[in-house]
Amino acid sequence: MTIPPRKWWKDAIIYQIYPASFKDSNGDGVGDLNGILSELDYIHSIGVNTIWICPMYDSPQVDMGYDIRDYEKVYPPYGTNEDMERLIGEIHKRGMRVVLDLVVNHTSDQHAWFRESRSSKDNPKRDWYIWRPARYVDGKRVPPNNWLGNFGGSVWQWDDLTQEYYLHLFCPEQPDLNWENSATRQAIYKSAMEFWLERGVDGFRVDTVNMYSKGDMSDAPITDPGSEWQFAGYQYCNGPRMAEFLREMNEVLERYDAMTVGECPHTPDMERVLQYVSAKAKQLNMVFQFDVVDIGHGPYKFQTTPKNYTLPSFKRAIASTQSLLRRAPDAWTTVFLENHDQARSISRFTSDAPQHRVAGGKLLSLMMCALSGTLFLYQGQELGMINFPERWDMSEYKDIDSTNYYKMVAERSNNDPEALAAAKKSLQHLARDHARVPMSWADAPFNGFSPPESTSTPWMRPLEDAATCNARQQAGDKDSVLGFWKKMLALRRAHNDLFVHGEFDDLDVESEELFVFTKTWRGEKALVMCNFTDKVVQMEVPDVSKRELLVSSLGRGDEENLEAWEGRVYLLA
Ligand code: TEU
Repeated sequence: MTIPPRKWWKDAIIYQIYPASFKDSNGDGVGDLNGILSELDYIHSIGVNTIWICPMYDSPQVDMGYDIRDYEKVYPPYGTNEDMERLIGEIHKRGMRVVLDLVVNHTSDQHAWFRESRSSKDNPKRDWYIWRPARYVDGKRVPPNNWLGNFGGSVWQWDDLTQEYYLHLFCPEQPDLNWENSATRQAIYKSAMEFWLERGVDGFRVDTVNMYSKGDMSDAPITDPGSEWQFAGYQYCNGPRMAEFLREMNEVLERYDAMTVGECPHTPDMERVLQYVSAKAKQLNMVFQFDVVDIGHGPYKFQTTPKNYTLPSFKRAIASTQSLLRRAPDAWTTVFLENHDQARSISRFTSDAPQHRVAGGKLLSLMMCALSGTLFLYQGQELGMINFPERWDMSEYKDIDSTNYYKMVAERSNNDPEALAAAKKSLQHLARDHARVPMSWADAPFNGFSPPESTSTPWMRPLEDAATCNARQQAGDKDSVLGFWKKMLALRRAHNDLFVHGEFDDLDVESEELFVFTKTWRGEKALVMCNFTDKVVQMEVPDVSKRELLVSSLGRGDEENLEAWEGRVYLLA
């Protein structure tokens, strides 16, 4: 039997860019494509080999570009289609690949398709979106069901003109496309996928990939008795036609040998995940599971307190995503702790106190680089950027997810100061805004994000710690978080089979202090020990004939204890 060659995306190290916040080349306070272009050598120097660019399409920006007005056009403040083609070419020239965001569960309400759809009940595109008549309870008009939207409120929006509701799982300005209609699907493939595949992109990160087939539209069970709207994620995700839709979409992608990583919320069932990522199913190459990043979330994401989870639960979540490789030899998984929807990982999973933040960033780097699957790194994570501080005002939160939540708490509690303080504390810990502040490039005006002579201020407030945490300084410092990421990525590549493809075993799931795991690949074995506390912890290394210290995140030797937030990797024999 001949073993097929490995797919490139399995060994890829993918760097995610959020265009609005990466680099502003023209001083309008908003990042842009030419800004990305100017930093390609920096990105390459980290040791990544693929770039994922978040939506750069034309959009009214109600949800930062995840509300697309025109798939075939670049958002003018980011640049032009020519800029995008040049960027794709320059990425390829450096031997890297480029992946775009594919957002096709919904469009903007300003997309030409929706404008037509809403114009009359007999418009040919009426059925391209999901329209339903009202229900009446005691003579009062109510939406077709009680589903809660991802940004709060009902998922249904009443449209006066045609006297029907349309479905939007996210905000009202993001109507859901009707995937049941095959003409709609064909139009999506052509406009959102083929248009860019023809221009050389190497694949897609597929937004909310498990929501195309909505399944049973009946009322969701009551889990929040105080609210009219109830969590319905288990109903609108993973519906009955998902496999069929994804296989059809995959036929288009296969023609271009394009890779896919699908975003897969609300799917803790590993058998279900496996159906998406087993190669023979021909659906997706891999998915982002939410097991790890949802940890510590409340019933409604922000209804929680900071660090409301235990280390064993964090480890179990990692084990669950790692287990995909064992469950099926043709399945694949991903490793990530940050993206544009998550607060900073140092703040969430280690400590962002000044004396610990660097150690925390290095520890997470060491842990991630030793885990199997395709590795994703989010802009600024390589520098150890952390959440913005608690003293910043609510007005610094720009994301609709955060502002809607705060509004909801204000309404529900009648502006109770204690409830509002708790909401703000939770946002300080978990809000998406923390990942969206301008990248800290230098100890310079606007942290080097905008040119020094700019008259516009950046669209989000730059962090105040750029004097001690910025890309230019770290590029010349091998002891920095960036220096350590470079070292770890090089080690990951040098031991690619073991770290990227090896089998994962947690040796002590119940420990509240240490994360100790092994990776095994044929004759090779690595032992990884991570101290997830801010104190020194004694460690026991398993009795083996030989152990070789490959790396300590704090540059220490083979000592019997681990410093606060220290990680080590040993090769065992
Ligand atoms: O996110 C989809 C998603 O389900 C969540 O991660 C979402 O951000 C969270 O529930 C909000 O609390 C994707 C994108 O990554 C996100 O930025 C978009 O806002 C969303 O889809 C809509 O397109």
